[in-house]
Amino acid sequence: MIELLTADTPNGKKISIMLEEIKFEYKVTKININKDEQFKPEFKKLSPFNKIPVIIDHKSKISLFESGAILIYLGEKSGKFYNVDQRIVVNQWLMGQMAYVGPMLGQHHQFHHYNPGKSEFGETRYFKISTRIYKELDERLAQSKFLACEDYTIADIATFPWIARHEWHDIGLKKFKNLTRWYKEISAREAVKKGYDLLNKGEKIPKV
Ligand SMILES: N[C@@H](CCC(=O)N[C@@H](CS)C(=O)NCC(=O)O)C(=O)O
Repeated sequence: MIELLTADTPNGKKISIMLEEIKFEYKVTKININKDEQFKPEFKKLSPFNKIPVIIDHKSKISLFESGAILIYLGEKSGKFYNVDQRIVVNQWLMGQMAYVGPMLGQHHQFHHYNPGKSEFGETRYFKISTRIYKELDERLAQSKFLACEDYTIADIATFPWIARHEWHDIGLKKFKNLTRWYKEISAREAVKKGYDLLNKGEKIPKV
C-alpha cells in the first residue's frame, strides 16, 4: 500500500496519474497547503522543503519527497514507463520538466492567473517563457511521438498535468499542433482521467 500525501496541484496529479497507470493500491492523505499543513513538524520530517507530494511505501518502509524522484521510484518498482534501455533519455526530459517546465509555468500561474495586475514585469516575463516552452515542447513532439522517445514514459506523466492548466496560460494550446496531438492522446487514457481527478470530485481534464 502506497500512501500519497498531497494537495490537488499539477505536482500532486503527476503521482496519482502514475499510481493509476501502474495499478498500485494507494490512498490519498490530503495536505491543505492553503492552511499551511505542509509546515507541520510531522510533515516536515518527510519533506524537508515542506512541499507536496510525498509518498510512503508502507511495505518497504520508504518515504520519498520530490515528484521526479517519486516517479523514478515507482517506475523502477513497477517496471513500467521507465524502461532500463530508455532511462538516459527519459531522465533528460524528466529533469527538464522538474527544473524548467514546472517552475516556469508555476511562476506564470502566480503572475498571470492568481495575481494579475500586480507586476507587469512578472506577467510579461513568464508569459514569454511559457510561450517559449509550448514552442519547444511542440518542436520536440514534431520529431518524437512522446517527449523522451516513441513510448509513453514518466517524462510525459510529469509534464502532462502542467499543460493541462492550458486555460490558465492563455497561450492557445490549439496553435501548437504536435503538443495538442500529444495532449489529446494522453488525456484519453483511462488511468490519466482517474489520476487527474485526484480527490474524486469528478474533475475532468480540460479539453483543447
Ligand atoms: N520540485 C517539487 C515541487 C513541489 C511543489 O512545488 N509543491 C507545492 C505545491 S505544487 C507545495 O507544496 N507548495 C507549498 C509550499 O511551498 O509551501 C516537486 O516536484 O515535488
